[in-house]
Amino acid sequence: MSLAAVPTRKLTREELEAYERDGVVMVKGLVDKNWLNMIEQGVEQALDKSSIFGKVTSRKTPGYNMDIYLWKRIDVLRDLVYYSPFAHWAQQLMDSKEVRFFYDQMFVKEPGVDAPTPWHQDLAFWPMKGNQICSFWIPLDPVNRESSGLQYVKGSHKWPQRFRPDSPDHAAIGLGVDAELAPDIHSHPDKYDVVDWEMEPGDVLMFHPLTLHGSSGNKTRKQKRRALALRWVGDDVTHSPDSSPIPIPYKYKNVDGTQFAGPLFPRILPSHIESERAVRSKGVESQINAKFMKSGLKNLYSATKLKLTGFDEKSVKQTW
Ligand SMILES: O=C(O)CCC(=O)C(=O)O
Repeated sequence: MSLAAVPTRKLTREELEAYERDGVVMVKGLVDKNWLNMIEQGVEQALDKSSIFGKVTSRKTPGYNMDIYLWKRIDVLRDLVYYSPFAHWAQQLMDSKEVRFFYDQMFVKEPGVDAPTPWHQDLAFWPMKGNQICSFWIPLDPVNRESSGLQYVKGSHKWPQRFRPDSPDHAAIGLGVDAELAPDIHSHPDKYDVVDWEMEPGDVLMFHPLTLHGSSGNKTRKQKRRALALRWVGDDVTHSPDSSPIPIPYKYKNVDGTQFAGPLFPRILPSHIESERAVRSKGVESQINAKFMKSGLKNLYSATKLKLTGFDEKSVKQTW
């Protein structure tokens, strides 16, 4: 029996078709207040006490806060992962029998913080292959283009190109240098079909990991912009470390070419696996800082190597 709460409503055929066609769909008023309250509590706790990873990735711009694997140390988010209805929506979107949780990621931009999220495809950051992968982006504050709402290039999940990973701190820009840089989307309004939405807490963005997306800095004077992303994987996803700039600062035993498994990527549907759940139920899991440092050094090494070839990260022109 599934322990993930049954959703108050399923995604409609139109919503599923929009996801398939555009690589992104915004679903209005989907998340009940009690789940939103849990997300808010979790994000506030993460802001009060960030991990080493969060501190390092957010260091360049005060007022920009990013952090990952919150659910490993914040109980209310662990419970959200295991018992909320999100896995059911992921199951529908991915059309997958199994749903495993990949990881959670917080993005907070205080008013006036100039930290655009460069155009990118998420899959460039992740050590996996497959199509049954999706992310939910859940805002805790009203968002619009001005306050750094996410923007997407419609249909880009079907493009053949794979772009070089980039993030607000540009830490990963030296990796995947064989891939092209993402185009400067806004300087070609006739060429790219950009879509974005005004959102309220309770609304959710659901998107494919190859859909090109990004956001401006928070240009408002008063509106903070807090959001949590939840990422899911399904049946056809296998481990492949070719490109993995994100550090995975926990132990896991995945073997290349096999499905994700184990307590770091717990199965939520069709049912929990007791031995996986027990690991996190015992208590908070600390990050393995050595793993994080190793991946940070790899990023630094490739960024330095790239600079020695005369590359300047400021030359990555993106208009926001
Ligand atoms: O919140 C943002 O600005 C970035 C979010 C994002 O890129 C993602 O969730 O994949």
